[in-house]
Amino acid sequence: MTPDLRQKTELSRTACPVNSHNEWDPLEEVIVGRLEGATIASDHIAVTAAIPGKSARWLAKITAGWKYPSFLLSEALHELEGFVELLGTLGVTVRRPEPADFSIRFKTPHWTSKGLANACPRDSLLVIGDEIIEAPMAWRCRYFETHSFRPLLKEYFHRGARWSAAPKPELRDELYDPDYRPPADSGPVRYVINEFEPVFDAADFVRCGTDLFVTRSNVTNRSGIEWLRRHLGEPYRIHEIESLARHPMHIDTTILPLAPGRLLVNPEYVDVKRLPAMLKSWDILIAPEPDPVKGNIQRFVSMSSRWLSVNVLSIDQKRVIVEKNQPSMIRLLERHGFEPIPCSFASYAPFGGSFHCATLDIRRRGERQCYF
Ligand code: DAV
Repeated sequence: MTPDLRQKTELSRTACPVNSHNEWDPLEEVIVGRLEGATIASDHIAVTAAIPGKSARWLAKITAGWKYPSFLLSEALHELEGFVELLGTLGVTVRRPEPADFSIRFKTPHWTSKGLANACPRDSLLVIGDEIIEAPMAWRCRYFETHSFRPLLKEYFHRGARWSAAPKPELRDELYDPDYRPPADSGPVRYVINEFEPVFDAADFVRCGTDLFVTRSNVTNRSGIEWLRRHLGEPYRIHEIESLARHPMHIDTTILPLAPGRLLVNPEYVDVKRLPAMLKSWDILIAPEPDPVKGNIQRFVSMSSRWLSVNVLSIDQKRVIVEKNQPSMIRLLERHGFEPIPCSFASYAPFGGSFHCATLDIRRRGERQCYF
């Protein structure tokens, strides 16, 4: 054994640096995304299908593949710095991916694309206990997104974490419905992807110990969910939550578990009466109408819906980081005995999300438990 490998093996005998079983145990270490090098998403049908606003969809077609303009970037960078600083003052270790240039065009045997960003680590990486799983993402522009996280992934691996990747999808034209049109305001949801091969984004799952919840979406199909079910095996169980979102993508503006027995729910995306029976005994916190962010140009170019108000990050079972411009959400949390910590972050919306999206919990202090 080389001295280098011996040292790495020694390291793996100490406690595993990756350990996160749910969304609420005390947060010790987190990866926070980056904005440098971010490139506006491609105009591929799978991308435009997932963007909620008409104006944003229209804009995406024109500006696809451009670098973000500096007025959007500088405000978001400023808020991101504030968020990172806040996590530090709360005693959370913050790790960052490498900066990367996502405007570089790459190709596979079947297609070419530019990249997107590493602003939202929650989307591409799933942490279940001591394992980090690279997600088989459905957007072509995200094909190599985990690479800027590889220095961290290798470090965690050498220190004892398990590291795996779902089968790399081909993302050929056959996966996408060329006739996809955004669905009407009511009636059944249509998905832009079919079951050609397993795909999922990590952010379509939330974790409650041995039980995971998932939404099928424009980036997560049934085969993707089934792949993860078989990969995790016993004692894990994966439960589907039916999303009423017109452009479903990612569960973390739909439901978010805040503590054992306490679930934050977006009433526009979820019919509370149709939640899985196992949640009947849980305290359901109905998210209030999102407060409009005054003078916030970012909402016109947001990659996400106004329900980013739900996209909070729990520091522990009481303290929750919440967007400063969402007083109704702050009051709801206070009324239920939480300690909301307001932080400005509305400018992150054009880059794909809010606090939950922009982070990936690596370590929360606690063991795996069954809550149901
Ligand atoms: O409600 O538009 C956005 C989730 C971003 N990770 C929404 C989902």
